[in-house]
Amino acid sequence: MIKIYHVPRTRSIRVIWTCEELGLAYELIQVDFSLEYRSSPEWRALNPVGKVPVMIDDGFALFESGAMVQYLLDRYGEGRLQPPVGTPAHAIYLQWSWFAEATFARPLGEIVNHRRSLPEEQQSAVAIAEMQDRAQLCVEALNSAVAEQDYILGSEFSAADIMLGYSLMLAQRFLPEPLPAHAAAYFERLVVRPGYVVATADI
Ligand SMILES: N[C@@H](CCC(=O)N[C@@H](CS)C(=O)NCC(=O)O)C(=O)O
Repeated sequence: MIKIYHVPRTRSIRVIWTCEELGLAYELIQVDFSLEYRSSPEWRALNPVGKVPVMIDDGFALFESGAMVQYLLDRYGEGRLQPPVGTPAHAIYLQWSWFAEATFARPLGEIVNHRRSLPEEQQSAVAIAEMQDRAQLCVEALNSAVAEQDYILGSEFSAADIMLGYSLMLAQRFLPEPLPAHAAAYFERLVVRPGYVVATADI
């Protein structure tokens, strides 16, 4: 049984959502998100940098959400939720999946970390504004990309939409501006999917 180590509002949402879309059985293990627990040898043995999520399947552990999503597709997806490997469409799928985490979620995650790690008087409004600007550029890129299509690859939902959906969730929470029209409509299409509803039921 796939084990997902989960904290509400975190990137474990992507993994649960993927399992739901694929109809895979999984066990949820709630993780204590305190810094103390995430710094413990027990948790560091599963995630060496003390972050969430972790997934265990078939006796081995993964600690990057995008790798978990891709593994689930490749092992259990039977071709679903991604274009055939080696095609231009797959390259575009990979591009947006990586963009979702490495470029888009990165500044948003750093805003969260900055606010969580520092007392209010030590927080830097300049640094936060700079990270918001970086994330806003990503929102605008995404807004243009979905201006004339339902999903990031076109008319078909894929796991790249799962990766981006979580990043948009962060953008909605941590950017001062509301999402622009096309990105907002895209996000609305994502949040009504039953898999998203299950993955976010506890937030
Ligand atoms: N690239 C990693 C990022 C993991 C990550 O930043 N997780 C957040 C929760 S969504 C976390 O554990 N933050 C605590 C921290 O960075 O100290 C992934 O996609 O799994």
